[in-house]
Amino acid sequence: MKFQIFLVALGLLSDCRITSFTRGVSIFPAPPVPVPVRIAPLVSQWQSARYPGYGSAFLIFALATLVVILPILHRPTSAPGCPSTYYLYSTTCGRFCYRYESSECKSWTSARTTCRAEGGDLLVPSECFYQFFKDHARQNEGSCSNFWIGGSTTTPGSNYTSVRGDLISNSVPLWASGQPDAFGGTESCIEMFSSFNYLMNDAECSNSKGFICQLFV
Ligand SMILES: [Ca+2]
Repeated sequence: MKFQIFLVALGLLSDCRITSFTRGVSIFPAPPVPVPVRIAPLVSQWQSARYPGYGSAFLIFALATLVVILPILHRPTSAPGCPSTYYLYSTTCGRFCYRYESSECKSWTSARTTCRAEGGDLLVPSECFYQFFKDHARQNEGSCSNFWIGGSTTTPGSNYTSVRGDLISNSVPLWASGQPDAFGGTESCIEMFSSFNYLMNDAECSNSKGFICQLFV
């Protein structure tokens, strides 16, 4: 009898556990089956709801943005054979890489150090290609004014030499009218001076200016 009572009790307990388990499932129902969501219609509905009539304008704006941005992303940032940020100059006057620096203003010596650290030097003034750099100087202006180039002297007013050691005569036509004038007795580095239409001017070497680097490859 006791054994039968035990079996009945065990049966009831099992039933309770199953019931509890079943209820547990009902309390925490299975997650709903995902329904495929089509994004485009939702976006369209969202736009229509909030900006009725602007759907076409939004689409045109998005396409126009792509038309403007994509060419910028694909625009080459350097010339073949030149490091990034450098451009290639290649004519009968010579072939080398160059870059205008107009956002980091530096003294002549510091500018030269920068160019040399990149494997080049300050641009050597040459009658053959000076016109090219003169013509493109203004459009390369940034926060710095004017551009240091590779010429200096230890005797202000005369004996200017390029960073290669070549003499730069005072009579070379690259000088602006009346230059070099060794103004104040301390001007001993050569710049392309905007006020002189980017012709050469001797200036105080410690002044902070933009500069042009030249790199032979
Ligand atoms: Ca001067």
